[in-house]
Amino acid sequence: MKIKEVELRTIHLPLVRPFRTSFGTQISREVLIVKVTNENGTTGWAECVAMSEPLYSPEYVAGCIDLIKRFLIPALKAKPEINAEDVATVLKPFLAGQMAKASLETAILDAQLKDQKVSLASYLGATKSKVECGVSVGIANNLEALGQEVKSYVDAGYRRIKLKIEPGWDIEAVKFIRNLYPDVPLQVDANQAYSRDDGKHLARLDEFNLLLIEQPLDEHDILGHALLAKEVKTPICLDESIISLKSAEDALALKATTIINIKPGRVGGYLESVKIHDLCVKSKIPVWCGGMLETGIGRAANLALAALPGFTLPGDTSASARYFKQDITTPFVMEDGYLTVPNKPGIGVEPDMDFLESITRSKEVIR
Ligand code: OSB
Ligand code: MG
Repeated sequence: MKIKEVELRTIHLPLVRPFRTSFGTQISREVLIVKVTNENGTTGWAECVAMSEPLYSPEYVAGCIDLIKRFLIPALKAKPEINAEDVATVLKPFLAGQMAKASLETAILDAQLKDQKVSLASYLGATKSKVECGVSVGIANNLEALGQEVKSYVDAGYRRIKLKIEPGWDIEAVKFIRNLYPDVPLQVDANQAYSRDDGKHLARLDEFNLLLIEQPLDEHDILGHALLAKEVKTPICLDESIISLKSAEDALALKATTIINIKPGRVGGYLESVKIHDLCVKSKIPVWCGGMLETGIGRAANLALAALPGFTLPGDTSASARYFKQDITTPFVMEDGYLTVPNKPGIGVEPDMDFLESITRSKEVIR
């Protein structure tokens, strides 16, 4: 296809409750929404998962906008024709910026698939029409508040609970929830909050029958995770460290991880995500789809990916209501612990334009 124009829009959406992790507390989501229009007038939509500040990843919204405008769009527009399958190769000379690149690739892919009348799910190789939902629970003010929040999710039907942990909010919090729910599938996410010396401490989590410990150490510390994996029985699952197929291959070869959280934005897009999925299937490594507090635009595409056969663990693919009072698309509603995978062409959803305009903070069109 030919790119006619790209619209970059930032929106601001309050979260239904603060989301506290070891790297900070978020009370709202600033999201970069990308719209690509091609020569047929077909529009493709995507959301860039970068946050306002570079606390989870080195990328952040304003930096992504700059990268996209200054380098990525000019490189794509220099090609007379561009297909989604070529985007990663054309953008490869520009180092990093996976989230920014993923948003462009996805918007192009959405338009391309709409023209071909193919859903993203079937294009990626999905085999499921609905996916199991897990939910990520932030660090609470106290155990009672944590218990109430977890109860609301268990009652709503979530099939797996993930507790955010950090030093000082780990063993006791897990023990408290495990006592309340002896059988609920439970896992924890440290977002890099521990050090190599914490092996003995983290091994105290072993008695609680957790599915996994997500990203306990620094994202660059692959060897540290491999050493830690020998000290704790609970499986280690990398999130931040997995930024590409290559990094996944390395982490697996070094036995730093035995489960992988795939976040399309973090690895540069849905096409790279499928490659990591395929590697993991081949290596008998379970994968699950992570989340970045996405709006319906990003959630739709994540569900398509999570419907691939290797996604055998419930992901952070929660219902719209877990995050927002009002979503920018028709809300994703959980039924019996599942979300339905969109099956219309492309990502399968469109934003509610009136609502989108009402929460828009900035908008520019690049022709
Ligand atoms: O580490 O998985 C993470 C949200 C923002 C940034 C990083 C993470 C998360 C979550 C929430 O855990 C996942 C979600 O519900 O979208
Ligand atoms: Mg994580």
